[in-house]
Amino acid sequence: MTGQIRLDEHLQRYSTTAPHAPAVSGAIDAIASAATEIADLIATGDLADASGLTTGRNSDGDLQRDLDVQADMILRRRLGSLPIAALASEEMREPQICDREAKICVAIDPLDGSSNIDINMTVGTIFSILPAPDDLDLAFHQRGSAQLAAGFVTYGPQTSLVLTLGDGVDIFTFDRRADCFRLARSGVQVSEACDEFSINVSNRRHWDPPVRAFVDECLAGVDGPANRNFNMRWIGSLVAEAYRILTRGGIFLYPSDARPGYGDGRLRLTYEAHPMAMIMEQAGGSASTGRERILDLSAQSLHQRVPLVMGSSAEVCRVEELHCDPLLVASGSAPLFARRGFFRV
Ligand code: AFP
Repeated sequence: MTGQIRLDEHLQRYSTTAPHAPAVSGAIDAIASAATEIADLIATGDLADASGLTTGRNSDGDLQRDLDVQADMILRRRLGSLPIAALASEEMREPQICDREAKICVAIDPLDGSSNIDINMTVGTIFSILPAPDDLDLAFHQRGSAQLAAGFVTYGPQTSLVLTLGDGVDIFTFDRRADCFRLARSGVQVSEACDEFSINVSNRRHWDPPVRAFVDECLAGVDGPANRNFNMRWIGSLVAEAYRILTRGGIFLYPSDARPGYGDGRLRLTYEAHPMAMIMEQAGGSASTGRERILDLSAQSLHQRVPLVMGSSAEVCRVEELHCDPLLVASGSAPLFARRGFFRV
């Protein structure tokens, strides 16, 4: 165990590689320190009055839980004294302008999956690090491909930090005895051998035809066009789904659907889809809306939602093919007809 390089050593080596690298290293080190604090809080759960109870709603109307707020406070305290030009969080209505001379901006989802807190499931912190533009009002309107680094922390059986600095994906696991993150897996690659799909099937009647067609292909197994059987997983926690895909391949979909407010899906572009997309592509996978590459997109607003299809490239490509199928496109938004009962597909 002592052989594995520590996260701080890894960051120290990176910090000499570019003008922005010291600031990026400092931000990731701070996020890692905050993560150990958040992990302790989660691990004690109700005992520490850090429950999954809701305290209200955040600026975008999502239910806000004790731990969402506490995780956000811990991260902002750790990041607050660093050279960061602008900070954005799912728990903040607007970005916070910090050090105008700094070279980087940071966007965070402090605690993703928090609806799983009270059932003791894996949740996580997601982060995206961008260059600071001259006009800081544009800090979080950059294309995903502009990211300098991205990653997420899983608070599960292990507290692990999945990280890309733009040169592959590494996973660092927190070693409690040594009180530090150590390299557990380097150069992680998304397996092409993908027989696992992940989507909330309870929303099937609301999906557009291409998504329904893809999932029906998975369900048809060897009797259908995919000519092989699939397994299904739905954890309800993006970081857990992403970690699984990095470990054994597969595809995750949170598409847009016909429910009110879900016209662009549920996940946020800036601090969820962009970082996940950088991680997936750096690991040899793909991330798309079903029509467009996530990293080609730039947010028009901080909490903008986006459909997300990510994982093994062959499967993401299949979803994109179906979105280009004229017959499926022509069939329009089947959910509308399905609800009225005129056409059931
Ligand atoms: P919460 O943070 O509110 O638990 O939402 C988690 C999440 O954004 C993402 O992590 C899951 O993949 C997705 O929502 C689950 O959404 P459904 O509850 O609609 O299945």
